[in-house]
Amino acid sequence: MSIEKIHDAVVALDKAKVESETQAALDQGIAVASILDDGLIKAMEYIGDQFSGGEIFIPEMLMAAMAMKGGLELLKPHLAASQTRSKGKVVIGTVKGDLHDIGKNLVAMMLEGAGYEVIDLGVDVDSSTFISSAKQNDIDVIALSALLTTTMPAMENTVQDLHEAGVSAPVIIGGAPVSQSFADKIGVAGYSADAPGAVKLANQLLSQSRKGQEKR
Ligand code: B1M
Repeated sequence: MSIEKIHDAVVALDKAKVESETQAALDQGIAVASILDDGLIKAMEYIGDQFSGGEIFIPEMLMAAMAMKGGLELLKPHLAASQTRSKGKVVIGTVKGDLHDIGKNLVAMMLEGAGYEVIDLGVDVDSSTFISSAKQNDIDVIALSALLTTTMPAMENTVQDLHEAGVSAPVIIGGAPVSQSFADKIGVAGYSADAPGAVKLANQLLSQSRKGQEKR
C-alpha cells in the first residue's frame, strides 16, 4: 500500500522515493490527512524515537527530515485546499548574533512534519522581529535557538523583551549550550535538547493551554 511505502521511504532516508510514493498516493485518491498522519508524520515519530534511543544520529535525522519535506511540499497545496487545520502556529529563529541554523532548521522541519504551521525567521533574529511576528500571526509557541555561549544573553534579552511587550505565547528554547537550568533561570516554558523533544514540548504546551481554555 502507498502509505506504508511512504513511511518506509522516509525511514530509508530516500527523498526521491518519498516524493514518487506521495505523488502515487495522491494520484490514487488516498486522503491527504492519511498520507500526512499515517505516512510522513508516523515515520518522523519513528525516526525521532530512533534518534532519542541513540540508534541513528544527526545526519540520518537531517536526511529523514529532508525526505519528509519532499513529501510535504507535494501535500501543501492539497492541505490548503482541504482546509486541514494546523495543530498550531510556531515562530522559530536563531537569536541575535548567532548564525547557526542547522539545528533550528531540523526543529522547524520536525514541527512542520508534526502538523504545525511554522514561521521561520531565520538566523540573527532580534527581539523586535520575534515580537512583531508573534503579535501579527497569533502565535501559539515561540521557539528560540542558540548555538554559542556568547549568544545566550541575547536569548535571555529576547525573552525579557517579549515579556515586556506583552507577548503571552509560551517560549521554548534549545541549542547546544542551553540547558534546563538556563531555561529555569530565564523563565521560559520549556527546554529541549533535540528536535523531537521540541515537538513533544509544543504538543504538551498546546494541550495544557487548550485544557485551560476549556475550563474557563
Ligand atoms: Co560554529 N561553533 N561558529 N559554525 N559550529 C560551534 C557551535 C562550536 C561549539 C564549535 C567549537 O568550537 N567546538 C563553537 C561554539 C563555542 C561556544 O560558544 N561554546 C562555534 C563557534 C565558536 C563559531 C564561531 C564563533 C567561529 C568563528 O567564527 N570564530 C562562528 C560564529 C558565527 C555566528 O554564529 N555569529 C561559527 C560559525 C559556524 C559556521 C557558520 C561555520 C557553521 C554554521 C553553519 C550553519 O549553521 N548554517 C558552524 C558550525 C557548523 C558549527 C558546528 C561544527 C556544528 C553545529 C551544528 O550544526 N550541529 C558546532 C560544533 C558542534 O556543535 N559540534 C559549532 C548540528 C545540529 C543539528 O545540532 O545545532 O546543536 P544543533 O541542534 C540540535 C540541538 O541543539 C537542538 O536540536 C537540534 C537537533 O536535534 N536544538 C533545538 C537546536 N536549536 C533548538 C531550538 C529548540 C529546541 C531544540 O527550540 C525550542
